[in-house]
Amino acid sequence: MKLNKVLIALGLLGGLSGAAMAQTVLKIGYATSATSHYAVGSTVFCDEVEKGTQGRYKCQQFPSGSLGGEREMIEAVQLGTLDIVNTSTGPVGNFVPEVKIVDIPFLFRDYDHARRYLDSAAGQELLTKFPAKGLVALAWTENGFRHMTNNKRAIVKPADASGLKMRTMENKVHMEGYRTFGIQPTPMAFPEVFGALQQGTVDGQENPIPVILASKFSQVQKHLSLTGHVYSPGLLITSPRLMNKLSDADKKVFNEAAKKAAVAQRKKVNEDEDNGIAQLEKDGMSVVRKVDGQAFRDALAPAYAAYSKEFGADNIRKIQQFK
Ligand code: EAX
Repeated sequence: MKLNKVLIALGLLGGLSGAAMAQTVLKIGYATSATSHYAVGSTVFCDEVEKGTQGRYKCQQFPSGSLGGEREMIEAVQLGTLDIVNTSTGPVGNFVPEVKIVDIPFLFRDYDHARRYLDSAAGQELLTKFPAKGLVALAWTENGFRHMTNNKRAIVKPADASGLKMRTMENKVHMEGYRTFGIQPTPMAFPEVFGALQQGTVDGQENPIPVILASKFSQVQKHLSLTGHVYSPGLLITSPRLMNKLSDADKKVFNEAAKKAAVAQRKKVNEDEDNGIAQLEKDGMSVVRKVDGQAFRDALAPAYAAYSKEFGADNIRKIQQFK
């Protein structure tokens, strides 16, 4: 009898600890390396979620586009084969068209303007457009201001970029703008970029310093021009499928974790901006710091006419004048 009781007690204990310790492993993917700004943000998110749920949820990270490019990963989140993606807004406009407006070149003056706008009611309102597309945007993370690199010549003004075959993200707003610089935009998923630069399939590409650094583009690109021609926001995206499974308490943990991830990712972007350009010069790149920004803005006029038709000139002005 006594043995039975012990056995029953042990069984219950086993059952209890098993149930209490049931753990869900969440797959999270991003396009850049395991030391990049996206890795920093994703790791903070995962640590906060694991801590906040007493280990009931933990992450398995898939860096360096190991699950494909950003568009593919967003599709996978929609389909449920991936739980979370930390992505740029590059391909997001193909899923949630309202987001495309923040990809307009020279829309934001600087990091402070962009970050405060995205964290404002207007920026948060954009995140409410995702559930209707089978996605949930937890927070605006960050990619950074994009700059041009290439193997042909130093770029100071649009005429220098003219005729260059440049890889771009799968983003129509960017491509429309870059055509006004005389660039031949070549949309391509990020995992293919290093190879395309190495083989000369394209002359150049454009990305923020954190990406150029983390992806070692100095090995396959000679010239870096600090054009800062567009701010590239990031997003932590999951699905209603995952969020609907969570208790209210866990939903709160996930949302708080996403906010902390955004802060950490932006801090890493600051660090890379502060130290990265000198590092890339040390790695052999020739850097143009003094770019004729006004000439690029002027060249964009025809694209801005099209953007005004698509997004409304007032909506664009509201963002540009956001204080
Ligand atoms: O988000 O595709 C790109 O150029 C992005 O900047 C990169 O995937 C990081």
